[in-house]
Amino acid sequence: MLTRIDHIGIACHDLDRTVEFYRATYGFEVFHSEVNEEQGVREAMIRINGTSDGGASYLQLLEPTRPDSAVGKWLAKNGEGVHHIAFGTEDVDGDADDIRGKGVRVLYDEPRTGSMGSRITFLHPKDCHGVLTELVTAAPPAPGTPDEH
Ligand code: V0V
Ligand code: CO
Repeated sequence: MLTRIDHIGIACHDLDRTVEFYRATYGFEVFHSEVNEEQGVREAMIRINGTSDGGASYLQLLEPTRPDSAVGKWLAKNGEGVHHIAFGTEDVDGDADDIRGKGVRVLYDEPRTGSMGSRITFLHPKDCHGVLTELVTAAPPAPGTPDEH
């Protein structure tokens, strides 16, 4: 079951400058940043709020690490802006299977690694009224660490 907006993915040319915009304009600080070579992105997660399912909602600022990546290609065509939305679920495998069964193209056979150790998959934007849609199951908290949410 999809229980929250996990994040909104925003494509940008310069991650540091975009992070600074969100800090200076809204007072948002970066919660986590990483490079995901498989996806070809350098990203910063800005945590907006916790959610009633124990998760959280973020903005995901994305700079391409190479021009032929998904975000690189999209930026060259469209310029900066909202690239995808991501719904959070406890069960990305099960929800992806359900949605595939409804005739929507799920881009990966098995979920791949996303931000902060999450497991992610994507639905084709052409099957979702023009919206690239991601499904995310957050990584469980590491044993012995206090719950961040
Ligand atoms: C492409 N299209 C989009 C789109 N990207 N429409 C809406 N939103 C987008 N973001 C449209 C595009 O305008 C074309 O429509 C059509 O889809 C085919 O696009 P293309 O430019 O030829 O590109 P493709 O087909 O090579 O790739 C499109 C897909 C690709 C969606 C298959 O971007 C992909 O695999 N995305 C999933 C992975 C991803 O986005 N990773 C980056 C985020 P017309 O012009 O033909 O009408 S990584 C992330 O979110 C992480 C790590 C995380 O959350 O943890
Ligand atoms: Co994402």
